Amino acid sequence: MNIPREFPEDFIWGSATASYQVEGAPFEDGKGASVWNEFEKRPGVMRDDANGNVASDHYHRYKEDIAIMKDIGLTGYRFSFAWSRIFPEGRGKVNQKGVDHYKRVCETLLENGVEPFVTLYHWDLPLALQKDIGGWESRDCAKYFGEYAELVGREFKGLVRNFSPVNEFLAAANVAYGMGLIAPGLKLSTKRVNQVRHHLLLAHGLGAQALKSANPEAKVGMAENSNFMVPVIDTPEHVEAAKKALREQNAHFVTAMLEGKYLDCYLEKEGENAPVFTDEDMKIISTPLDFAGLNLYHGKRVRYAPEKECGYHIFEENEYTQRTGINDFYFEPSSLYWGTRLFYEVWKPKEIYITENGTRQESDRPDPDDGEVYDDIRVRNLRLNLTQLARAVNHGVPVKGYFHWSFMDNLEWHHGFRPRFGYVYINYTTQQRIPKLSAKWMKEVIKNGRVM
Ligand code: GCO
Repeated sequence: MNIPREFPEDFIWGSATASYQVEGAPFEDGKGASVWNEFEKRPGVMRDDANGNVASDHYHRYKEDIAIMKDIGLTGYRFSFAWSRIFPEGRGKVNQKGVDHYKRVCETLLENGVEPFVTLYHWDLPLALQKDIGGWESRDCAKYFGEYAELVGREFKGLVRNFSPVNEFLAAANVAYGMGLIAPGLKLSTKRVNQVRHHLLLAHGLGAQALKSANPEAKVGMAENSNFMVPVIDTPEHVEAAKKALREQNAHFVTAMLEGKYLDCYLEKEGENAPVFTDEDMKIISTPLDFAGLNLYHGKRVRYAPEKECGYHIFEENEYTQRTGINDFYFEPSSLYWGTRLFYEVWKPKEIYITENGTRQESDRPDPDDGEVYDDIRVRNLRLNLTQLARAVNHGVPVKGYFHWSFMDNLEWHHGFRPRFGYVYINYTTQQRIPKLSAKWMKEVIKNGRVM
């Protein structure tokens, strides 16, 4: 049978990681401490007392890892720079060894036909900034982030074109400063957390401006796990209701970035806890972006609800819905279709990338008979998800690439090493890498340009 392609030739097939989760080498070559190096010492906060001292040893083994990417046929790699490798204190003196390390990584990627997509902040704040100025509670933190972005834009000209300043605002603010589950592990009041959120948005905007002025060729987009909506059935009233829900349920981050304002419904809901901001802040926050990066793990089913003031109703999930992802996200393959399509219809981004999507499987392990890792559930989930993504591409939604979370198994934050998300299995005793069944499946998808 002659089966046609579903994804264009230039579609970027990538995978993603984050510095603290994979690198190890927390104090090597002049790196400063991050908030994680302090947080992980607190008794009981990390499952199994895990820490990032070695993780997937990517700092030392990036060449081997990039060779595996090439073998799979991956053409993109989304990863993050550890701010404290570049500015050990978060500001001031630059650590040239850190800059040089990431230059070597980028050069190796390019030599192997893999396009780097760099995140500047994936939750590993330089510890000095937390200690000296209170981290993201301080507006100055956004200013220092802008300086870091400027340096990266300048130094990586010709090596990196695509950047995401901040990965996932909700975790960086609420989970880190409100729930205290990730570093720095604080439990601040709602009002203070909302101000942290605003400062992170400001950092995003200042970072976008700095990257673009340092390198006019830079393309900047967010990497955001928005609240994605799936109309319960495909009829105009439900689709419109889902779009309204999309704007309003993302008023705290995405809508602010893409529309340059906090919607009244958000400010009213927060009341006296609403963030303090200026018109000038909102201009910075809404610096035009080149792409929308969506960390898309799930979608909420929505129906038109004329009986409600907001006009929509979001269905509760229940015990029959399969869970995936670390936070028990509900598995909803059609969110790859509706998530991208509605995002495009509401905000018209020039390009969309799935900057994350993946499946946790604690049971991944080498088969005792042949040593292969048969992650069949991941393959199944990928097949269902990519079928829906292909629909979006073929309906004209400008989805330009898909970055799987993750390239390899890694340190799943406070959940430790047991949750495994990678295409590549890591033996944490020997650091042996074993591409899983999903990597083999992906190789076929990339070769044939269609869901296999
Ligand atoms: C995320 C995180 C990743 C997680 C992944 C799996 O951006 O949520 O960026 O670091 O590891 O989502 O839970």
